Formats: sequence, structure tokens, C-alpha cells
Amino acid sequence: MHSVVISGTGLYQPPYTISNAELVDIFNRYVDEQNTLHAGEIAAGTRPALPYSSVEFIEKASGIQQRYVIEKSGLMDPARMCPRLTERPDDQLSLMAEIGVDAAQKALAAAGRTGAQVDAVLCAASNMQRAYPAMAVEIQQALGAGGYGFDMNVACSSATFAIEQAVNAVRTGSARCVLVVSPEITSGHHAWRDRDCHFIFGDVCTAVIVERADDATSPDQWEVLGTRLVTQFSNNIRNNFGFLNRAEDSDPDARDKTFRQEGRKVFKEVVPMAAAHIESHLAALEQSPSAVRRFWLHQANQSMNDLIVRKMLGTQPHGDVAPLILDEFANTASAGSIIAFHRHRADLAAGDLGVICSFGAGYSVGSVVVRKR
Ligand code: CO8
Repeated sequence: MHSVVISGTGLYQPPYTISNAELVDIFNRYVDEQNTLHAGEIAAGTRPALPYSSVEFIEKASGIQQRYVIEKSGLMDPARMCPRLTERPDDQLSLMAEIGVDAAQKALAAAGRTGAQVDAVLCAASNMQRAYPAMAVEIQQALGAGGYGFDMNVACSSATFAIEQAVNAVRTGSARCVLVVSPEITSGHHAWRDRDCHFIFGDVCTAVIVERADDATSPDQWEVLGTRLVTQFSNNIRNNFGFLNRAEDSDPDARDKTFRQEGRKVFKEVVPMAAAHIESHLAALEQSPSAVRRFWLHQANQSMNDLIVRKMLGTQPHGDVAPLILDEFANTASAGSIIAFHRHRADLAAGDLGVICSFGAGYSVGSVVVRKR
């Protein structure tokens, strides 16, 4: 068995931002249009009027201030409220692969590696742009990587679940250097017209290099002490979009064909699940939460992360123990904990212990315990 390190990370940040004020403005314009359109039914009491969204609610309930998106004009059009993208020919790099390659090149540079030195590519994200060929194989070719590639989806836990696959492959010798790439174009499958969740998501792509410790030359190495995954079925976060929709003659624009959730239930059920998961993972490694210098947690909700840390440490989270990036990026599905790790690790010293942990749809929880070398 080989020792394994994370030796580099990369981040693709989309060119456009949408502030909460812009988002609420466009949502409320949509509400006005709908309520005008259905004024008769609303007056007759046969249809409820749509309520406005509010910046104050979004910031208080979630901690989100803005989000990045890959295309803005379509989202800012109340008659559309969906990104406006152009279909690409088959011989052109697809959009998910393009942002995957961007993040991957940054991660490779940080690790001091070239694409040719990668021998496995895992594309791990909440949604794939097409059924096949795998996005990972397209990224593999664009980078000049060898070995194999495959796609995987565990919603918000896709990246941590992929890191476990990468770590196992390197530990057992079936690969030496694995790229985990998480292109999350959440704007393409988000319900921008649902007041309960229209503010939640943002686009991004992260990349992580996992390699054999003996091979690593990066000045920034994180030994992987262990990984642990758990799933438990829940319908509280669900998207019914899928390849059988056409055969079922279902409406492709129906509400259930984009993201939906019972946010409050998710909050209540996932907080104890994630805290217990991290605690038991650390205990199995003969460590405790108080020995952890930093938690890079999934970025869905500020209060959720505060509560998870409070449950584990018994005190209010202090200083920089669990840094947030959701104020700037919003929820970026599987990329959130990786962005936190990417942005907030430079100040840690050799020997410091950290935990990357994702949680979300499935339910799924994945943790990666690392120590700075
Ligand atoms: N503006 C103003 N008021 C609002 C708004 C709004 N936009 N939305 C709701 N309200 C109102 C409600 O009507 C309600 O009013 P009342 O009390 O009068 O009934 C009140 O505010 C409270 O509503 P909620 O109970 O819904 O609000 P919460 O305090 O629960 O906050 C959150 C909502 C922020 C969504 C919160 O529940 C939360 O963060 N929960 C955790 C969610 C979570 O972690 N989900 C994980 C999802 S991510 C994932 O798994 C990845 C999926 C794959 C990616 C998909 C990409 C598209």
C-alpha cells in the first residue's frame, strides 16, 4: 500500500457575478409579470398571488451574498431565467470539459505535474452535460493524460466520493496520479423561478491532484490519513430530470425536472448526520475534533456549518476553524468544500490536521482527513 497525498488544487471562476439585489430584482419582475397575467384568477381566489423574494431573507437564511455564473443574460431575462448557451458541434470541446480543463491545468501547475503524468481522470459532478462519451474521457484527451477516465455523480458529495476512489486507486497501485475534476454548472439545472431556492446556487469548477507520496514534488502536500463515505436515501433533495422523461411523455419544463428540496428538513437531518460522521471518522483515526486545525465544509448554509462545528467542538466556531466561501460563491454543489480547501489552507503549518467534508443529496456525506506535510 502506498502513502497518498493531495498535491495541488485548481479553481475555475466564471466571468459573471449576480448579486442578491440583482437576483431579487429579476425574480420580483417575474412575479409582477405573472401576477398581472393571472390577475383575474388571483382576484377570483382560484390562484394564489406569487410573493416577492427579499435580499434580507436570503442573507439571513443562508449567508449568501452573490454567486458566479457562466452566462448571465439569459438569467437576467424574466421571460427566460435560464442561461443562454449555444450548442457546440461534436468536434469542439464541450463546455463542461472546457472549464474542467481550465481548473485541471491550474491544479497540475500547483502540483508541478503535466497532463501526460496523469493516469486517471474522474469527472465528479451533480449533473453531466451528456450521457456519453464520459466527460472525464474528453478531459483526459484534452490534457494529454493516459490511463482511464470515468464520470460519477453523488450530487453535492461527488468530489469527496471521487477523492476516495482516487486515493484507493493510488494506494493500491492501479494509478499513480489521479485528477478529480468537478465542473458544476448549477445554473443549467436550477429552479430560478422558485422563491424558496432561487438564490441557492452558483457555477464553478474545481480540480484536485491525488498522487503517490513518493512521487510528489509539490511544495504544498497534504497526506491523506483516511476517507469515509456514507449514504442514506432521502427524497428531500431531488431532481427527476432523466433519460426516461421522453419515454414517459412528461413535461420537460415541469417543476420536478430541476432542483427542489425541503430545505428545513435537510437542515435538521443533515446537520447531526454530518457531525456524527466526522466525529466517528476522526475517532477511527484516533483523532478528535478538537485536534483539527481546520474544517473545509460543504458550503450550503452558514448556520448549518456553524451548528455542525458547534456540535463537534461544544463551543461556538471561533476564528478560522471552518472558513466560509458561500458568501462569495453561493452553494456550488460538490465543489464547495474543495473551494474552501483551495482558498483557505496556505496559513496551516506542517503537522496540522484538517477535514474536507461534503454533505447533500442522497443523502450523502463524504470526509477526507488530511495532514499538512
Ligand atoms: N424571500 C423571502 N422570504 C422567503 C423566501 C425568499 N426568497 N423563501 C422563503 N421565504 C419565506 C418562507 O415563505 C417562509 O415564510 P413563513 O415563515 O411565513 O412560512 C420563511 O421565509 C421561512 O422559509 P424556510 O423555512 O424555507 O426558510 P429556512 O429558514 O429553512 O431557509 C434555506 C431556507 C436557506 C434553503 C435553508 O433551509 C437551508 O439552507 N437548508 C439546507 C439546505 C441544504 O443544505 N441543501 C443541500 C442542497 S445542495 C445539494 O444537495 C446538491 C444538489 C445538487 C446540485 C443541484 C444544482 C442545481
